Amino acid sequence: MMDEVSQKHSETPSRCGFVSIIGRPNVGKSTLLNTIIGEKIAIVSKVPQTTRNQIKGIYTDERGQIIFVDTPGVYLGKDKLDQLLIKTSFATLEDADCVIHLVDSSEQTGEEEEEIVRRLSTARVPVILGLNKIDLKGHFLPRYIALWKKMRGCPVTEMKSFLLLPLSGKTKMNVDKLLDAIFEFLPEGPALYSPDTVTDLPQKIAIGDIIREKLLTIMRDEVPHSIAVHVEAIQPKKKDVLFISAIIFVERDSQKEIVIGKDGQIIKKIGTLARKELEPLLGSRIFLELHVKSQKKWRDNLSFLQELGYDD
Ligand SMILES: Nc1nc2c(ncn2[C@@H]2O[C@H](COP(=O)(O)OP(=O)(O)OP(=O)(O)O)[C@@H](O)[C@H]2O)c(=O)[nH]1
Ligand SMILES: [Mg+2]
Repeated sequence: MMDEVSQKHSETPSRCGFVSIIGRPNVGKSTLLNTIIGEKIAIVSKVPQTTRNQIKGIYTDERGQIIFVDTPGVYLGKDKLDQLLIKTSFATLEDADCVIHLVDSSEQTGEEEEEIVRRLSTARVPVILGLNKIDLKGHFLPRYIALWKKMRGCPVTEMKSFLLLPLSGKTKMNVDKLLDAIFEFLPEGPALYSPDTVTDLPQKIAIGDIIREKLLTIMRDEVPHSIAVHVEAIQPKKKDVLFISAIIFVERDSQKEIVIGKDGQIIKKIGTLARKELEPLLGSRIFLELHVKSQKKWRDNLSFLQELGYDD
């Protein structure tokens, strides 16, 4: 029996391809990616626009390799950062062999949703409509199905290269079914990454994101929206100690005071939380130096955004 099984696998050609995860902010794209990969690849928070880069998460098993691309949440905002993020998200469609349109089935549809469905409808790429957060009862699930029906002009059951799947990235519900469905859609081909590679995010961005995640969990109101983190240096210092210095940018002096906190208490807390996560990840003790700077209206300053690594 065992032999039969392994023979079957060796006869099945390996598949490989790119899968973009696209959706509104906060629907759970990064959580789903982390669940599938089994490691924290992308940071997660309750704050919209947590993800600001394309983040690859590479899943490999005996069937082949899926290169997931997590994307910034689609938000139709007006400033330059909003526009760069939206471009970043839809640019992934060009290379995608399959797209997961992820929605929060516990929340209403919105204008962003219409834009996403419109773009995906014309992209001629297989789509999996992931009705996420189904653990929260999914009251608005029919609205998302109706939106797709309206855009394509036929019932979802008649749509070609389309699959509808209730999901929960948090409780892992139907995540196995999702992987089965993706492999069906992917072309045959050899793996592009070695099986032990799980991401290709540059280290400076990964470290900056972890620091930003700690800020997002503590800051309130509009402050998270105004935060950017730029890692300036990562240098081995004395034996076993890595020196990391980063600048936390905010938009106003009043926000700078909030991030620093009374007697530096908040920034110290951020440093401690980030260090705790970074040390096991980087396998070293860390000396983390954080500076806070105010950079007026940076979200709308293209050259500054490029310095931060948000590419046009
Ligand atoms: N109940 C429930 N909550 C979830 C699920 N998936 C994600 N969340 C929560 O939803 C929030 C947003 O999750 P993220 O994974 O950061 O969402 P995102 O789509 O990547 O957000 P952006 O990067 O801002 O676009 C977090 O508080 C998660 O814990 C789920 O399946 N069920
Ligand atoms: Mg995200």
